[in-house]
Amino acid sequence: MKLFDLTGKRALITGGTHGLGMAMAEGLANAGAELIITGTTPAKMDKALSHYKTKGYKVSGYIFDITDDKLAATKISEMVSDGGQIDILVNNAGIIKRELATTMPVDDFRRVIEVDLVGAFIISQLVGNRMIKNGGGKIINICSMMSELGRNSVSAYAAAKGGLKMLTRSLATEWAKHNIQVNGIGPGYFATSQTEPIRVDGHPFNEFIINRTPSARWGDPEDLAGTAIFLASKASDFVNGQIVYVDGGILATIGKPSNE
Ligand code: GCO
Ligand code: CA
Repeated sequence: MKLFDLTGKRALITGGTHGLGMAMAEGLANAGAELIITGTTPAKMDKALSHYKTKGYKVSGYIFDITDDKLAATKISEMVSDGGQIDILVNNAGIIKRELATTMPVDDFRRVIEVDLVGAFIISQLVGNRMIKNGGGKIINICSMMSELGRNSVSAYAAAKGGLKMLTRSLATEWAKHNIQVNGIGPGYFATSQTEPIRVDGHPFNEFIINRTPSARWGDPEDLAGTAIFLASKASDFVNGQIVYVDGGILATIGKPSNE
């Protein structure tokens, strides 16, 4: 399908070494895109690169901390001189610290905002300026249920992801005239290493999420591929500043008692 074809496009996925980032990267590669991934751990990067190569994808990896704006500028320049312009950016890299607000160390709060929100801004600015010169591009910010909803112990993460939703709308506004579409994906609760601690058998949250999700299951990372391809492709050329929630229906409902 031509509308969704990403052949000849280069897609940068931050934190594309595992989890949702990897699943979305694979989706984009299956639609024809060449992959550029970032990570912070050399061992994880090696593993990811050999995984992608086994699947036959064209991929390169760069190790740096997206919150280091000077280093990020150097790395983005390298990506371009190594292989050409970046057509698609997925701001996926993120961290979470689950701590109650009463006792959360302020430095932990700052770090979450720094990675999940400031990091996305840094990379968007560096790549966005190039997209403006190139005549356009696609930026996809990975938001969260916590862009809309609160919950105990995730104050910093929710503040960052709510901020990322509004960053999406602002960048969409500023850059639409340059043919850059900035949108977001808001994953619901997915089975990844990030949710592993709250998904273990017997953890009350595991049962709670299945009950709270109309689809009655955790998301499979592959559930995100279609939305990622849509927002990265020509099919979404007049879609600006939207967050597409891929959540099995969580945001559509107040939930139900556990006996229904
Ligand atoms: C939590 C966090 C994350 C979720 C996700 C929801 O509730 O602890 O929100 O674990 O993975 O971001 O969209
Ligand atoms: Ca190209």
